[in-house]
Amino acid sequence: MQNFSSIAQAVIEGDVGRVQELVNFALGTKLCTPEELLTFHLLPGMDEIGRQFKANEIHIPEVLLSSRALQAGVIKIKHYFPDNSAQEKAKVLLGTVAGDLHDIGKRLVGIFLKSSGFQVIDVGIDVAPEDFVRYVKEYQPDVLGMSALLNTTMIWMGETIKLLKKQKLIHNCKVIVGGNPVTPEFARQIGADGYAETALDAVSCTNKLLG
Ligand code: B1M
Repeated sequence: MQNFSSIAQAVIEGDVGRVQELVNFALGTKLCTPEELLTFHLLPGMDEIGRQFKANEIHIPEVLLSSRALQAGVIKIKHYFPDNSAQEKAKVLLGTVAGDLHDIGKRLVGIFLKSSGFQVIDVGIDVAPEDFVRYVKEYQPDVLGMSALLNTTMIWMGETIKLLKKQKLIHNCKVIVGGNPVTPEFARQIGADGYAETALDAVSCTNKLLG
C-alpha cells in the first residue's frame, strides 16, 4: 500500500477539521511552501480518491466528502496567493464546460491567475457554448479559459470555439483549455490558442499568449 502524508490521508478520509489543522500547522512551521503543500500533500489525496472511485472501492458520497476536505485545505493556502487583480494586467473569463460539474481545478486556476495580477471572472460550472459566447460578448475578456474533467464533456470546448469564430469574437479573445482528459494535441485540433496541464501552467500560458 502507498504511504500517504497525514494531510493526504485526511483528504482521503474527508476529514475537513483535520485537513485544516494539519495545513495550518504545516504553513505555520514553514515545513513546506504552499505550492509544495498543494502538489505533494493535498492533491495526491484527491488522486487516490480518483483511483479508489475508478476501482469501485468507494462511491460518490465519499468523493464529495474528500472534495470538501480538499477545498478546505485550498481555502487555507489561498491566503498565501494574495489577490493582486487590482493590477488588472488583463481580463480572464473562466468556466467549466457544459455537463461538467468539476470545479476545484478551475478554482485553483482562478486563484493563481488573480495572484499573478489578472482580473478573473469565474462564470462557474456546466457552462453551455452559447453561454460562453454570451459571457465573452458581455465581459470582453482578453482570454477565455475552459476546464473539462470528463471525456464526454471536453467536446464542448471545440463547439464553443466554433461558435466564437462564427460570431467573429475570436480575434480579440485568446482561448486556453485544460483539465485531466485534455491534451495538447486535442487543444490544437479544436483550434485553442493554448493548453495548460496544471493551474500554475495556466498562468505561464496566459502570460505567453498576451506577452
Ligand atoms: Co468526478 N470524475 N465524476 N467527481 N472526479 C473524475 C474526473 C474521474 C477521473 C474519476 C475516475 O474515474 N477516476 C472520472 C472522469 C473519467 C473521464 O471521463 N475521464 C469522473 C467521473 C466519471 C465522474 C462522474 C461521471 C461519476 C458518476 O456520476 N458516475 C460524475 C460526473 C458529474 C458531472 O460533472 N456531470 C462525477 C462527479 C464528481 C463529484 C461531483 C463527486 C466531484 C467534483 C466536486 C467538485 O468539483 N466540486 C468529483 C471529483 C472530486 C473527482 C476527482 C476524484 C477529483 C477531481 C479534482 O477535483 N481534482 C476526479 C479524479 C481525479 O482527477 N483524480 C474525478 C483536484 C483538482 C485540483 O484537479 O480538477 O484535475 P483537476 O485540475 C487540475 C488539472 O486538471 C488542471 O489544473 C489542476 C491542477 O493544477 N486544470 C486546468 C483543470 N482545469 C484547468 C483549466 C485550465 C488549465 C488547467 O485552463 C483553463
